[in-house]
Amino acid sequence: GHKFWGTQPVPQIGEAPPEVDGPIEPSKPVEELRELYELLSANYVEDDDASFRFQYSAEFLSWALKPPGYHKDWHIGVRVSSTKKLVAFISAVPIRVRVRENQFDASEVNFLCVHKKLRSKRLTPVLIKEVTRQCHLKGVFQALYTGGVLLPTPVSTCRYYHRCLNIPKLVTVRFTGVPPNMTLARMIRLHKVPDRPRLLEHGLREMEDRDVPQVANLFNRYMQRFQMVPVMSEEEVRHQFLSGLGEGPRGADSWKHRREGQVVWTYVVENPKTHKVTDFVSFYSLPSTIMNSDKYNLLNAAYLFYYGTETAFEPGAEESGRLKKRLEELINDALVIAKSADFDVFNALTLMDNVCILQDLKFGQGDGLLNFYLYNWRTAPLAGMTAQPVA
Ligand code: YNC
Ligand code: MG
Repeated sequence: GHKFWGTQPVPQIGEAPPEVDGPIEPSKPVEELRELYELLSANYVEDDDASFRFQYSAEFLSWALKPPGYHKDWHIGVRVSSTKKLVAFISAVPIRVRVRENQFDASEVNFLCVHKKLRSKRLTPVLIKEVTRQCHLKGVFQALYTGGVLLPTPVSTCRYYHRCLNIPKLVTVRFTGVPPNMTLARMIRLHKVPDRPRLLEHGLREMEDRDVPQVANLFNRYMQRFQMVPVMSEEEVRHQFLSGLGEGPRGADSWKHRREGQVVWTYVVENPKTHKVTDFVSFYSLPSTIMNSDKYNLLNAAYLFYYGTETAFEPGAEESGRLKKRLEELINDALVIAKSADFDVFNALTLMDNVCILQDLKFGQGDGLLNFYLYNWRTAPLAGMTAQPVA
């Protein structure tokens, strides 16, 4: 054998030819992202009883922090002067938002983090004032941010819901429990999902670059249903919905394809006759560190992201229940895809049209809340950010 080459990312002699072309190991994050990744991995958001802590991947951070038009000046870190160790961070990215009938450019502030050893020293106001100053320098005077903590004053508050996909693991790590009137076997059966997405027959496939114009159009029209939404250009839609890791294989099982380091997953339904994209659904990967289990270190969680369907624009679709049915089909297929990609749980918030599908798709209510905030913008509270409940 080859003592050295056997350890390198090169095809090994005698290895079967690949099904898809692409890298053998994921690209390494640049040094600054590695440091941020390490700060957040040890010090970022935990659940109420400190059992799980978000573990953003370097690929996720790169996706979230470098959208089209991002500013390096809006990625702000604090280092210890002697050691240069990164101990605090805050970021903003440009976003165009519509709140009710007003559209404006704003910044979306995220990844505020202070090292555990430096808490309660009023470093947070320093970070917030600096990111505000940097936004002002770019002519941006409004901001959007979310948080589990209650601050003055939410425009909306959403609850997390969880669809369990891997019951044995979720029970083992005490993410969920077996209710007294239930057995583990019955719970597993209850949470089974189909082997294949139902909408494959109707043209469901992974989104590709050529779908960007149609998805952008459908996204912006569908978002008109809601009171506070991002407004996205085609370039932004490409960034938000395509993994940037290239197209997968073609053929019957291509929906199962998963790329190393993939963050966002988007599927479209293309009408086989008209070639029109009629629906899309997306989710992203955000694992959490499991802090109190010897058996598992990582909870593989998928989060429902954006979706849209032309069904919403058909007369009577809402009243007749056709819209609810279509959203259930779409999101159920997202569950099937997530399950086949080995996600343990699929999370969703009580926003957009989610509320109407949560119960039938067997999501359970979580204890986490997410508050939505606007900086320097007054508006009456937004009704859970949902549209009118769909029949
Ligand atoms: C928080 N999450 O109330 P008062 S979410 C905002 N967002 O101020 P110190 C927060 N403010 O009440 P610590 C906050 N948490 O006295 C606390 N505060 O007026 C406020 N956790 O500061 C707090 N990440 O430094 C108080 O607090 C003041 O050492 C106290 O640090 C807090 O990214 C924190 O949950 C959260 O790393 C950094 O606990 C720390 O306790 C930590 O003494 C784990 O601070 C990770 C975590 C938060 C995730 C997020 C959104 C942040 C939004 C910030 C606001 C942006 C405003 C818009 C600016 C741009 C404007 C333009 C244009
Ligand atoms: Mg502090």
